[in-house]
Amino acid sequence: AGKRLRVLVDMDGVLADFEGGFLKKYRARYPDEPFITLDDRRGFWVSLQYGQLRSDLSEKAISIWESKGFFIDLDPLPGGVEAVKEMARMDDTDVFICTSPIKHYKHCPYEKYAWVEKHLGCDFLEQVILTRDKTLIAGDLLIDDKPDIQGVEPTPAWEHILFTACHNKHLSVGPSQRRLLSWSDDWRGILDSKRK
Ligand code: UMP
Repeated sequence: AGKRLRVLVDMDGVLADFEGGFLKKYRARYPDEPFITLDDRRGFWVSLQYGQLRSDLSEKAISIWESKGFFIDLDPLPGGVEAVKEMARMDDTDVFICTSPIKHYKHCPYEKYAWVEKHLGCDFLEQVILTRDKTLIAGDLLIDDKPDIQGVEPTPAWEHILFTACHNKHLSVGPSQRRLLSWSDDWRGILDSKRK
């Protein structure tokens, strides 16, 4: 009889299609401005790459996810909602959604809760963790598309599983870092590997 497994699952880029939602709304709002296709995305920060394209495009990019409706309108990524629901039904398994809100707080935190209620149900609101510092949150696994997850805790409890996204797929990661290529990949095997 082992102890319970605690899985932390990121939201943007793992459960919700931040990159696809961004590009669609950016092109609709700024139809005459240059843009970066998902295939050409490099680096976690969209605003940084747009700023490198042309310096004024950084703030135009930021205006997209600071707008009302951006986060609630994000489409679920394939298989994510189903995987998280299945995880939550597994024996001896606790799943939490661990997501960093933007500092422009007018819409984002509210819409993140609303997205969870819409796609996972109101019972799942109990599992939401909003934090700008994921190193403080103790868990066995953190499934997240951000390559470098840092904060004030130098030795986080979790093993970071890098969820593949358009911006990180070309990155060569260290031999110790495991990836989840998509929700069709063997996430059950990764969970089982952490059970004692
Ligand atoms: N975000 C930015 N700038 C970017 C890209 C994303 O502020 O260029 C925001 C969107 C999400 C947050 O709210 O950062 C990322 O949160 P996590 O996926 O790390 O939880």
